[in-house]
Amino acid sequence: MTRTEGRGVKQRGWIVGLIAAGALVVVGILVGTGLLGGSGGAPAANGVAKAMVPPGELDEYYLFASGGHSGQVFVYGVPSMRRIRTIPVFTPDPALGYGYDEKTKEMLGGLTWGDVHHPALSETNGEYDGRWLFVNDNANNRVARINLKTFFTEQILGPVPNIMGPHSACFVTPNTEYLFMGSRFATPIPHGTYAPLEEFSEKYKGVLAAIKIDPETGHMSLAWQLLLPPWSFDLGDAGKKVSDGWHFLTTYNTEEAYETLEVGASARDRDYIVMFNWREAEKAAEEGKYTLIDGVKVIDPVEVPGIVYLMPVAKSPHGVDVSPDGRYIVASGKLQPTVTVYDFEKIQEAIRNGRIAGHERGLPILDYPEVRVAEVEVGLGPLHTQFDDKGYAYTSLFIDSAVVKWKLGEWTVVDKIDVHYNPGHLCAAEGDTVSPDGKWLVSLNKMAKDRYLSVGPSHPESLQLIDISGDKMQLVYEAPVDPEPHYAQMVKADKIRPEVMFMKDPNRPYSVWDVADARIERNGDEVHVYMVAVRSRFVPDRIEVNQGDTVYFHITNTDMDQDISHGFGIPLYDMDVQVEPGETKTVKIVADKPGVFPFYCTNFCSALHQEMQGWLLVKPAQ
Ligand code: K7E
Ligand code: CUA
Repeated sequence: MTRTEGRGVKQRGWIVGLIAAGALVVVGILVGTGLLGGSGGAPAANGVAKAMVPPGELDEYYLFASGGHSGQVFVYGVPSMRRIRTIPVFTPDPALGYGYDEKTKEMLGGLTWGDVHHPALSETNGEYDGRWLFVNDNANNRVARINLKTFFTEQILGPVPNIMGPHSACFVTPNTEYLFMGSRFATPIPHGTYAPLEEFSEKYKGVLAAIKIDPETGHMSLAWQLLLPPWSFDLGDAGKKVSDGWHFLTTYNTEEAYETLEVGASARDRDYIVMFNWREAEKAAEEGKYTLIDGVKVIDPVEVPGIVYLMPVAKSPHGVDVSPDGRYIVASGKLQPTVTVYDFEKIQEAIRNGRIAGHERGLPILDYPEVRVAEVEVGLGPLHTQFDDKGYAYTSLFIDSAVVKWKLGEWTVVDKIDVHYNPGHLCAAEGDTVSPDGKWLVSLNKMAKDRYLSVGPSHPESLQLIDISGDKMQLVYEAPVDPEPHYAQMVKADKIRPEVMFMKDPNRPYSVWDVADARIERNGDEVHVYMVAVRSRFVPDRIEVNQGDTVYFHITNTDMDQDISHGFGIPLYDMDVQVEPGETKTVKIVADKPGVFPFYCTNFCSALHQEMQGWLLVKPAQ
């Protein structure tokens, strides 16, 4: 306690001192001239300078961090670690009006939260292509797609039948053919089936879903599923290059415990990496080798051999990560101080030569010594691994509160750095691609404790930026983050090409582009308001309806000007949206409360923003 407190105070002292002395520019100059050592006496100062992005300048990378049970995605700039945006995905957000207009309300499907764990950027030939970001909802069996042209959520798929708690998602294949989602919780299937826990081993099922992604539009659809044992599927990673066509999952609870899992799911010495050939599964689906369960083609790999293999792994593994060349599969055994590395060439050889050590639940187990190349002693609590461009791997150590750097092929640890505290995932620049940049690594830490000004009993989590370009890792900067990032994706900023406004489209349904066309139409007790929002008024601004009417507001923002967003909020009707330049949004209320309701622009848009208002007059029913 005092030790870390002392460290915090000391560091603050440093920074205050630097600012007083004429600030970071000085540090930059000193570093530039070599007067201030690289890793010698002033590591903190040197690090801060590296993260410095002067006002008005832009970051080199985007970092997309999952927002965990906030149901959101947090966007940061790297290296400054400035938080740029929160993207609402599974959770309503009045600031953007997400979940209030008809389209996004329907997308949320009545649910108000999700649990985002693993964002995945779309890829072309194993490189991030900057088109879409996919995220999972570990709670409600859903996946979502964010369009990176708009940074808005565009599709939510699910709840997906038969799947329960898809923690093992989203992981995309190298050409974004599929993303896979695997159940963390085995349950009887289809959803709604009852079976007592005592029948866990017979009646409960593990399921993996293959979500097909349309290469043009990014549209996601459920293609097929694999029926698996009632184990907990945890993480995953798609094969690439030599291992393209295969997908790897970690699983725990091969014990099939259903009570006191803390003990019951840790009884055996080994669990498995479950690997499957998705092209073979695709073929089986095409050839009709499936059973329809809740309308889904479910393939039983025991009956269709050649799709699924098991590889023994140190017990209760968590992360599994494929090296950039696709050759090595790295699994972290969170209860053993090692990572286990498999060689894909040896795996192929073992399959070809039928080196099967046995079967579990009818699935073939590859002979462990045949497929494993190394068990690297990394330290306590290894969870997740990332890679650089020089053949090094970086593994987070949850219990040690550290990141360890080790060499692929030599299997030796070369460096270790403390992080604060208890890291989960790591995220390297272009980390999941076939060519990581080897520049920055972000450690997503579960505990921040004393690192920031206290905000009471609920602490923030912490993102720590580490420079991995040299031989020695160097902690450079840190930023607090709301609960709770699990994984993240870091992509070169120039790969993302956002649009600054929506395109004007005169044919868009419900849109009005000229105030002369703005109008109110009544059809029985349904009222449609075709409204223009333009600096600094709503047209029409006087809307008279009868109590009990259903009122649709179709609002088009005709200000085709960057950053001129209008809001539309109605007091006491729980309604607010933001309409971006060139956008049309539809909101609906049932005017069940009589009275006078001034609606107004909720987003500061102009000098006369405060005057941008109108009247909703609801005449009482007699
Ligand atoms: Cu390790 Cu959900 Cu990927 Cu959290 S998970 S850390
Ligand atoms: Cu429009 Cu404020």
